[in-house]
Amino acid sequence: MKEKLNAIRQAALKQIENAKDLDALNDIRVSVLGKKGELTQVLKSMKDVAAEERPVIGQMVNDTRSAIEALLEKERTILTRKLREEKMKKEVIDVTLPGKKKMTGHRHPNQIALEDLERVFIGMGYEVVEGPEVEYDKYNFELLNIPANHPAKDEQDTFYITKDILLRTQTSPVQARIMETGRMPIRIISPGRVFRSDEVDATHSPSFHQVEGLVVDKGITFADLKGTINQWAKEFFGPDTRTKFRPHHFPFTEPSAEVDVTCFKCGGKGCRMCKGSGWIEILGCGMVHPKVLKDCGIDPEVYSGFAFGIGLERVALLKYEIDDMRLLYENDKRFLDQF
Ligand code: 2NL
Repeated sequence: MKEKLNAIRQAALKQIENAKDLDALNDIRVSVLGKKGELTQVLKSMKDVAAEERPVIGQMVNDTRSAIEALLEKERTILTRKLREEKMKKEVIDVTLPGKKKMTGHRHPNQIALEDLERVFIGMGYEVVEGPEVEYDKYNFELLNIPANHPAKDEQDTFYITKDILLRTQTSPVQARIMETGRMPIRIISPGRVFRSDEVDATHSPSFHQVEGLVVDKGITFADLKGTINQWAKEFFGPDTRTKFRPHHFPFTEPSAEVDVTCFKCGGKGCRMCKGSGWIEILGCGMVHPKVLKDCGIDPEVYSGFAFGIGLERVALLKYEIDDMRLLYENDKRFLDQF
């Protein structure tokens, strides 16, 4: 019995010293001191030991248990500390390493141009109004004096959802809806996406953006239109910018004009930007056609107004001297990062 206890003691102490981790220590504890452990088995066989020997053997069992428990505890402390040191070594932070740079996005050049443009008109007391991209033929064409079979409908061919519902070709329908409410005076700009059945090239896209403006009040004249456009051009392209109004035709305005601005690159002398002419075509405008006012429920004998339409991409391309509209839609980060 004594030899057996000694053997258990020696084997257990050796195993404990060689244990690699806490799990191994626990396994040893269970196999020696556990319910079915070796030492427990010895205690159970005490009944076979002679009565006079029992106190001695009992004492030995207790000593063995204490020795094993003490070493287990010591080894556990050592292993725990080692584990923590390894973990700390792994988690060490090198404060001298360069930081990770956060990439901050920014507005798309189209959006920058739009906000620049809006700022000027908001400064003149205009309100920004948006509306649906899917429209009724009535608002996109009919109320704007473009009846069925009008040639302008061919020029502004678009995508039809049904015979009467289409993707808007201009943002005028937003303005027609405002006129229809009858609230006067009107001083709005309506930016937004518009659609045309166009092939993609450097200056065309089936989907682009427009900013239209509309003013309706008593006594509005062409002089107000001219003053407004002149002021916008100066604020947007620079204080030395001059304008030139050329007669034009739109079904929804009468009279109508196309407006050129002096080339902001060469100041009017002629350069590559303005193709040598000194002028850059920038927008279309005119006095709202009396029929358009009337069809939208406004008495053209009492009220008059002007309207204009600016192609946002065109303005953005000019402002940033970009020579291909497709660059604005490809969202190539190398391109966008330049603005
Ligand atoms: C262009 C220039 C233009 C308008 C848009 C307009 C809107 C209403 C009434 C009258 Cl509600 N006119 N908008 C006027 C003139 C020109 O856009 O090049 N369009 C094809």
